[in-house]
Amino acid sequence: MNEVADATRFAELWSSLADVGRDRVTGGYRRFAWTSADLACRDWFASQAADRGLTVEIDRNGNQWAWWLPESGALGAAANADERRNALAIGSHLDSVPDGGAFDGPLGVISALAAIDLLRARDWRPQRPIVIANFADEEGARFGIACAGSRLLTGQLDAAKARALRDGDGVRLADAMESAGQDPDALGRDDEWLASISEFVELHIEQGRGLIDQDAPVGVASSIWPHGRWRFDFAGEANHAGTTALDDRRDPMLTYANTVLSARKKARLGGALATFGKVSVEPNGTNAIPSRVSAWLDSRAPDEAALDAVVEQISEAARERGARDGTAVEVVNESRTAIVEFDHGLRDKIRKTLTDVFGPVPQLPTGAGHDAGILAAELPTAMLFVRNPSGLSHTPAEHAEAADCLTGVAALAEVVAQLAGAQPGKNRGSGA
Ligand code: HGY
Ligand code: MN
Ligand code: MN
Repeated sequence: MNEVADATRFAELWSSLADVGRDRVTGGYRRFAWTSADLACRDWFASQAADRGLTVEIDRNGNQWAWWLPESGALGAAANADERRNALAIGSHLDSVPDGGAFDGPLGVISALAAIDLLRARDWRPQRPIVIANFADEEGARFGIACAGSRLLTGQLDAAKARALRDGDGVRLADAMESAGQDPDALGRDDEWLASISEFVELHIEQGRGLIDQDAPVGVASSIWPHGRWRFDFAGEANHAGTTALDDRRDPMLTYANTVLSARKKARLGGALATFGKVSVEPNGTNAIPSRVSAWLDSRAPDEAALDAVVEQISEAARERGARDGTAVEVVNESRTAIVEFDHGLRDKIRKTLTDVFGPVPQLPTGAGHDAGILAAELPTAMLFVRNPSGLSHTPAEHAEAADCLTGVAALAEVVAQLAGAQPGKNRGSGA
């Protein structure tokens, strides 16, 4: 892999982003959409793209795109009429969850830049446009809806609903975007932009142990589990912690706590996943029985029926407990993503390309949502996973070995050469 390391200066590229938005105490990242850390990431992306002579554009939904256009004439006269047609998109996202890891998102963007460096070092040139995406707000950490940039691009998130989303401080998405120089009134499905892209391949660190257990450095995604987010609002009666008898209480924290326990039990019985990872308490005082608790359920399952069933069972358990506690329970679905089966033709083409060069390439499902899953409703998409030795993700401990990252770059370069070269073998800059 020395050729890849030397041709891409991957370590240097990696470290140039490493300090942006990193918390000095935890080592985790806080790159929330449209905050200064996110804007610094976006500036970094634009600068790296400019250093490579790529044309950077921002679509109406704030997604960044860096174009590598074929040399003039390469597309032939007809295609030159619109040089951005039939583009192969690669890339991922740069925003993070609270205290996220360094690899979730950035590995895909950095590997895309490095793959272009590697192909250029091999004197390979594209026969169709290639574009690197940095999708806005993939994690939904600040405004609550994951893949907001790609959902807006495809019309899967209503623009007015998006503008009105508020963060924990009450700041509207519209205002946060406006402060960043984005016109919130322009948000919405972008047919013209979608028409310019005909395939999207997203490289991502695996968020699980599939590849380490199968002793493979890279893999190809088969599907994304259906998943969603539900807000549970528990309303009770505020009162004094020191003077209110237990039987006189209507304590929403009690209902919430029992709901968390029920969620684990229902998920286990239903072969699903259920997580309450975020909770807000009002008034949130040590000596005050809360008036209200809001908690967010993230649930995922191998199929739609299992997901619907487990969420309904958790909701029913919450309502039953609320009746006992004298609290009101309201469940609001904030986002839901149907199962994604990645395009079989693209998946198999990629898998064959990689198997020829790297040997057996596992195919594996994931429970993690991705922009490639959102775009799959519009065009053929695929995902390349890079081995994660611990499987840990959404934590500062998330890690991938340098050698595997370089293999990921080489694999992505192979895929790009295969998909964007004139003839297989004609422009093969491969041979990693
Ligand atoms: O939540 C997810 O699955 C992804 O990390 N946005
Ligand atoms: Mn993530
Ligand atoms: Mn991600």
